Amino acid sequence: MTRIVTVGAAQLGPVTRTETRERVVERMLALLHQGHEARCDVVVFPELALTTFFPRYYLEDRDEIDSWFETEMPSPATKPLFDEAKALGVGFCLGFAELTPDGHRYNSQILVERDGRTVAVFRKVHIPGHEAHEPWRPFQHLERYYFEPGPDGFGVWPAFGGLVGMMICNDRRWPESYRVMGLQGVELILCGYNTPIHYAPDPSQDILQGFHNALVMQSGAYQNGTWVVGVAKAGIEEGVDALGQSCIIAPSGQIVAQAFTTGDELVVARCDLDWCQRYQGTLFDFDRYRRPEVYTRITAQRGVVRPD
Ligand code: CDT
Repeated sequence: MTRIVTVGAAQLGPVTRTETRERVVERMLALLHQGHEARCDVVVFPELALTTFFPRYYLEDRDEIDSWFETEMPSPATKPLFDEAKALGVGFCLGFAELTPDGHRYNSQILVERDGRTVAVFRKVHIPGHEAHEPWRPFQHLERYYFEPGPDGFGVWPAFGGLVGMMICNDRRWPESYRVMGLQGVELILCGYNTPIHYAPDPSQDILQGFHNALVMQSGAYQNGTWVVGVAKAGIEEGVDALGQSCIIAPSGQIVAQAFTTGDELVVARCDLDWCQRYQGTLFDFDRYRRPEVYTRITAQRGVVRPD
């Protein structure tokens, strides 16, 4: 059998600090139209796609902070994207900063079906970076100042004829993210990211950003027999160089499509969800081979506990 979902990874190039959401949505609409021409079922945009990656700035003014967040989705600026996607019959996934009516702030990603129905809103689980201003850094990574960790963990939803999960950027570096979705039978994981090349706490990792990006997503795909789609906001944004290399990875762990620019670029792959069973039903038949009784440490403790 084949269950083909045609996926477009809609990488965005840099978004300047002054660029309006309306202008970014115009760029997204261009990618959406390319996706429609390529017969995409779903087009995936990056993390915090509507604005520059504002956690690089330390801001204290509450109104200024609020200006980076969306209080509703669709918002007035994103409504043209929702409307056009529905008219074209193309689904999409979009990362945005969410301010809830009761005042919670999340780094979120919405999944919308081809008929315009919202499937789910996922809130980033692993929040990287630091909580307080660290002036020694060439730029900040203040996600832990701006966002709470998503309280709901990793879900999987029926969509696009399969089982679809979501994660956001740093979530992709943690094997637990994939496994929690794998245990729900996930077949397609959608992940937006903003990954600065320079990692201030250990610059020796800078040159490895592309390697680590592929390493974690290819491993997660293979070890859970699922498709994984990683989509960057890439290029030099307000002086900070960010990784591109958006890619679509098969359940075999192979990259089947990859961006070659650091600008706005759509990469497309026909993803056969039935290919997941080749892995989920054999080598990674969880029900047959997993040993949860010896993995209890994974949920019982957070940090390392060394033997005496
Ligand atoms: N956006 C995001 O999560 N970026 C992190 C950067 C490294 S932590 C400062 C990432 O994991 O790619």
